[in-house]
Amino acid sequence: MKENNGLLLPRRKLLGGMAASAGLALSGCDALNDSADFRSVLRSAERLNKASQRLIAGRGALAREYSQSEMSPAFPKNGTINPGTPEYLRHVSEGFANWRLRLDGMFARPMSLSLAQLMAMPAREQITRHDCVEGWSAIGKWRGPPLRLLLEAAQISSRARYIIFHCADDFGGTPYYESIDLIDAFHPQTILAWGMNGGMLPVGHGAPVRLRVERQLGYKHAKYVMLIEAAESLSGVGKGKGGYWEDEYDYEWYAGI
Ligand SMILES: Nc1nc2c(c(=O)[nH]1)N[C@H]1C(S)=C(S)[C@@H](COP(=O)(O)O)O[C@H]1N2
Ligand SMILES: [Mo]
Repeated sequence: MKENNGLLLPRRKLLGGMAASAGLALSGCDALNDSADFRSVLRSAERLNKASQRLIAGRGALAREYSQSEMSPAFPKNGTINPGTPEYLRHVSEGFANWRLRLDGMFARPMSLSLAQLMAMPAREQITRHDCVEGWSAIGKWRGPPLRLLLEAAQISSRARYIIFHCADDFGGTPYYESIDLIDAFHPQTILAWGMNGGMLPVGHGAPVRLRVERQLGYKHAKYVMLIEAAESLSGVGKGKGGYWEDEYDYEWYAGI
């Protein structure tokens, strides 16, 4: 497997089911090889195959990356700029030494990681443009492990279809949450950033870790991530639309750019 190619795993996942059913159709049915029915099954499998490859090639394309000199002199802070709960404030005062990121749900090995452990993982650094629906954009530099590495370390179930990010901030009784599918979760530019613009991620931008999901709009980039959940469906979370803005304000769940 080529390194740094986030396309391989989701593709295998998507096509795995199809290959399995093609295998079933084949077993002990050699005579079928000649039948028109079987040929049409093969043809439609091929069509599906092409369609899913096209979809993934599009969704898997990299977001544009910028040079150091193109970075915005000031990067706005938006939404919550400090969760302000006693627990969060305690973590800030301890330099996040006792903070843990949990991975739970459809994982064979649910995990709990310290900030030091996250920082010891192989990291990707990327200078990208953040687009907020409120009408501003800014170019910043982000650093952190690809989400894919965490999902693989925790052995995500083959039945999982969504990754849900639960955040430390409360929006009037509703904790901020967001979700993405596995195509974005395994995308090479999808990282859990603990670094920003060459330093540690500041509180205003989501310390200690925030999601960067570079092919989507700003509200998908969950800050103050506490828990990463793998699930088969989004129906059990919040009001079921996959995110705070989706539930409360009818924003699109897939906010591709
Ligand atoms: N937990 C949490 N994540 C969040 C938000 C928030 O209010 N809380 N706001 C979102 C929105 S709308 C945007 S544009 C970006 C802003 O990130 P920034 O503060 O680093 O600019 O974070 C997103 N992630
Ligand atoms: Mo935003």
